[in-house]
Amino acid sequence: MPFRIMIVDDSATNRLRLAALVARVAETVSVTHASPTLALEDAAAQPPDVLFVDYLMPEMDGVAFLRAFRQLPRCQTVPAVMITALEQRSALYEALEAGASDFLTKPADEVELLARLRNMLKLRAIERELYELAHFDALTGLANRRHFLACLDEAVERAREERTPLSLAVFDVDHFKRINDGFGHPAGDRVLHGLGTACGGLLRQTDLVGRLGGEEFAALLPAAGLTQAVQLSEALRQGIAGLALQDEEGRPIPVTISLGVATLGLAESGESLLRRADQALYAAKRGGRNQVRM
Ligand code: GH3
Ligand code: MG
Ligand code: MG
Ligand code: MG
Repeated sequence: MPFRIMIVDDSATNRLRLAALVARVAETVSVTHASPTLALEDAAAQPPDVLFVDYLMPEMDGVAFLRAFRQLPRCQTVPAVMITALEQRSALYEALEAGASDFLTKPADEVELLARLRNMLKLRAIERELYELAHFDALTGLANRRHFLACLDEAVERAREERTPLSLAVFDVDHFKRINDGFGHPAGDRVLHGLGTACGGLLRQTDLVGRLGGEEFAALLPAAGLTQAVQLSEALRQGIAGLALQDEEGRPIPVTISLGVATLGLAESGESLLRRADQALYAAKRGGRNQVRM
């Protein structure tokens, strides 16, 4: 994914000049905004990798912009460069205090600006890698347990605010130990990878799948009441049972999952929702596996 460079400046000339400079750096796309308010909305939806912000803007000055920007999710560590005219150098302290990581004076020295940008992107690349490692599971590419539980809590809050339903499906591979024992541990890993890859296509765009640990997974189903959650879980169960997974030698590995579903109750916590889905999963296992219970 290319680095997203956000340029916020009320002057069209400055925006174009900066965007043209950014275009000279490989693997970047720039998004420019004349309006700080719209830029904040954009950054809230999709945090940039580097921010260039003008100091003097009629709608909101660069310092106020930076303060608001730093409050946005995942924008706390984005390198942010404040750009001012030479005579506004006193703004430097203000800008740094508001969270600017760097400072440039107009007209910017092109060589200096590009060198600084490249350095920021090098750090950003490392940060991206760390973010991936901290939030996603290496084997399946799914959200890891910690990240999934954080998303669950956020979804619970959102569902309560927006008064929309929220459901959770917890699922576990049936007799996975037998797969490991019969086909070998690497084949077991292939199954987990295949399963993780398949889940996305079997659910909706808005659903989030995570690996809770071992061969246990969970799917967060926003806006789904119990009936729809059971339908989605049933589709997932059938989709997984229909996967043609194979070991390294091409031998077919039959895989089924059991699922437990629960829908968020009034004033219920994410933790309690997870516990109830887990209990339903346990019932699905006792009931004979390869089935959905609620
Ligand atoms: P059940 O139907 O009751 O869920 O039975 P099960 O055999 O799936 O459950 P059990 O909890 O007894 O066994 C889970 C196994 O999953 C044991 C563990 O060695 C294996 N496992 C956990 N993580 C991994 C992994 O990352 N890769 C592989 N290959 N195996 C794993
Ligand atoms: Mg300006
Ligand atoms: Mg299992
Ligand atoms: Mg298990």
